[in-house]
Amino acid sequence: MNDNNKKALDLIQDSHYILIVTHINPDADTISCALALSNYFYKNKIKHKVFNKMTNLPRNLDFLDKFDKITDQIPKFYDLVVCVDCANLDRVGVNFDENIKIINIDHHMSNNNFGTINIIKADRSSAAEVVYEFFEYNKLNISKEIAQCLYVGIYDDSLRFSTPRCDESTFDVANKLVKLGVNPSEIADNLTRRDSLAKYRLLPKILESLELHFEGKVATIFVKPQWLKETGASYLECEEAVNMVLNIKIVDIAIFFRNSQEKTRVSLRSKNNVDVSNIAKYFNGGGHKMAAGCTCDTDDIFEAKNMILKFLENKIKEEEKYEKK
Ligand SMILES: [Mn+2]
Repeated sequence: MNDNNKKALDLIQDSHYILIVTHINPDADTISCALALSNYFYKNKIKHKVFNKMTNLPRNLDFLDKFDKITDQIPKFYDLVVCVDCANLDRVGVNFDENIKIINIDHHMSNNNFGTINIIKADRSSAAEVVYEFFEYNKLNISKEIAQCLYVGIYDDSLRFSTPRCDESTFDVANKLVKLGVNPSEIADNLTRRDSLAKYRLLPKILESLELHFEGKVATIFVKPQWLKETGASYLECEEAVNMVLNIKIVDIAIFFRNSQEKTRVSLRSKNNVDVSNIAKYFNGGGHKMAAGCTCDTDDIFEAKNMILKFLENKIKEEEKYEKK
């Protein structure tokens, strides 16, 4: 596996123009991995672009160096693609020439090894941790700016160092990044303490939609497009609501519904070791055991909610049958 780190670097050095690709509905992990590589490429005069299909980038990442250089335009020529934090090519949202070489760096269990070179480590807290290991293995210089990017990816994807995959080695990497100049409190201020007022006008509406199901084990919430309009908040600012309701003691699964391009996007979060990736998978989605997502083929949020709840009901019935046997 580590050999792939070397092979990836060889491929980077042999190419003329690199397209770094982040996933659709970008999060801090995918953006910070891309910007860590981008900062290294700039320093070393390696021609490249960081691409994201949409322009709705998480604005709270704007303090990361080279954030403003991310583009939604595909360059005319590139001879290497580096995908970061993308479990499959659907997450990229672009069709590449079939002969193009791809380096695939990720930490999703469900990653289908679509790359020419695959660096997939499913037990890592974040793709940023995997990118850190790429730098370390190849003894590449990690500037303060690169360290900041990698720390942000780890911090955010580990839900501020609180997920089960956040372990000794995660803290080991975080420690090294702090030694390289990262200021954890400054990062926390930049990342989590620059909320808009709109968000706090929106959150009560979302929380008002809270319903509990299956003796309180499952919590559902949703956002209506109209609420976003009324408050001026973006759907990215809803994210916290799902974590908030998951924090209710009796809740094991929190589910968030929102409209997206005439369909309903479903975000699933869990705790107490409950697996939600199987729910996502059933609806052709993906993700991790405790954070996953899928799309329901209806623009009616209530219909989507019924689809998911029906699936859960059947699953629970099956489990009960199994227990009785
Ligand atoms: Mn990730």
